[in-house]
Amino acid sequence: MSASQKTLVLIKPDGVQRLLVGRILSRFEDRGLRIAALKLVSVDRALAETHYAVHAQRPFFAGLVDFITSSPLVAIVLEGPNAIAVVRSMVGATKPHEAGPGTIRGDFGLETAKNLIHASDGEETAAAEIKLWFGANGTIDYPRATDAWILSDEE
Ligand code: 3AN
Repeated sequence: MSASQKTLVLIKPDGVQRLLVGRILSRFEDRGLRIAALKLVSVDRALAETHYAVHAQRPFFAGLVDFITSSPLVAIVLEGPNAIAVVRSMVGATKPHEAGPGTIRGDFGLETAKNLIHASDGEETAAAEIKLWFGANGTIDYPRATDAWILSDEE
């Protein structure tokens, strides 16, 4: 199997309110990614501001924090070979009007401020975000009956 990675996904309040959690999660399960952690979270401002700290100076920051704290979201850790890049490609471009058809944002979104989903953009951010949302030991490793039909021993 090529390098297994873990990545953080947030199905944001718009995805929860629009009843898209199951459909979005299904796409990742269908792809073969393993759920390593999952929870519904009512996000407080401190957590939102920490998660989006890199955007603190951007004009949309206050609105982003308001949005992400406005209603519960679903936080998920997905694991699999090249999971970070695989998930980012399935999520699509930040601006939904630039996201290709077949991507989550391209199929379900129209506005950048309501683009449904967050996914870690690199190994360092993935590790930091998983720790932020689930703590140091918040993920679960377990074999799936399907693994032998999804994963390979060699690249
Ligand atoms: P991505 O989520 O695709 O990695 P980032 O990290 O550039 O995109 O932006 C983080 C989040 O900030 C986006 N998912 C979106 O919710 C919000 N955002 C980014 N750019 C804008 C913008 N121009 N207007 C409003 N919200 C934005």
